[in-house]
Amino acid sequence: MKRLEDCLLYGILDMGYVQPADVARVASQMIEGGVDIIQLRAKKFSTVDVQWLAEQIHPVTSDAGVPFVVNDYPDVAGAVRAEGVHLGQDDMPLEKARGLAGYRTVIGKSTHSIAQAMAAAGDDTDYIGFGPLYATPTKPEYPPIGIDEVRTVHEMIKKPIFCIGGIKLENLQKVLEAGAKRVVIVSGILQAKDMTAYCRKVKGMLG
Ligand code: TZP
Ligand code: MG
Repeated sequence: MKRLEDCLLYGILDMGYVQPADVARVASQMIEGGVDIIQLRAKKFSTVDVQWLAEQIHPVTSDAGVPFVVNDYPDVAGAVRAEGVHLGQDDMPLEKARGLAGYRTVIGKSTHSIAQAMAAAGDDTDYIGFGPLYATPTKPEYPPIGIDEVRTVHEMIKKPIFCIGGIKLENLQKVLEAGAKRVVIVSGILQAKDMTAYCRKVKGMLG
């Protein structure tokens, strides 16, 4: 299984963009393109349905040695033995999530400012999401924080930081020049005509 420190490109199967029947196929196309870590993000789905989706995805990621992270549902992560859980600012405490998902599970946390990132880094988190850098329809209710603080947050925190929000092939160079090392790309990948080729291009620019 790929180690978190070696993960540079983070893909999300966001069910706002993917049909339930397609999750395994999309996961394997992402992996073929070099995505290092994959999250299932199924807002407004029932626990039973999230578990079904996770069961479709996990065999594909496992075969490829790609860590699989479940957003919001630590119990599902535990049930399918996913490698990770992702929590937002308003989700349950980390210890509770770890208790439900299992002690070996990687925990990531969304942060939307340097202060939140510092707080998350001080907790028992394994990685941090930092964004949205740019405005994005994938998470429309959050004001963008821009790229000016990207370098500072990397100087202050030594845990892996994945920059997120409105990142696409077109602005990736700028984001990297601002100090990002790892990125999450959601709609850019999921709306690409050729997801594998898109991921390969992004991957070629990282590391
Ligand atoms: N958290 C902060 S921005 C975001 C999440 C889940 C959405 C990123 O999606 P996209 O389509 O890559 O802008
Ligand atoms: Mg959440």
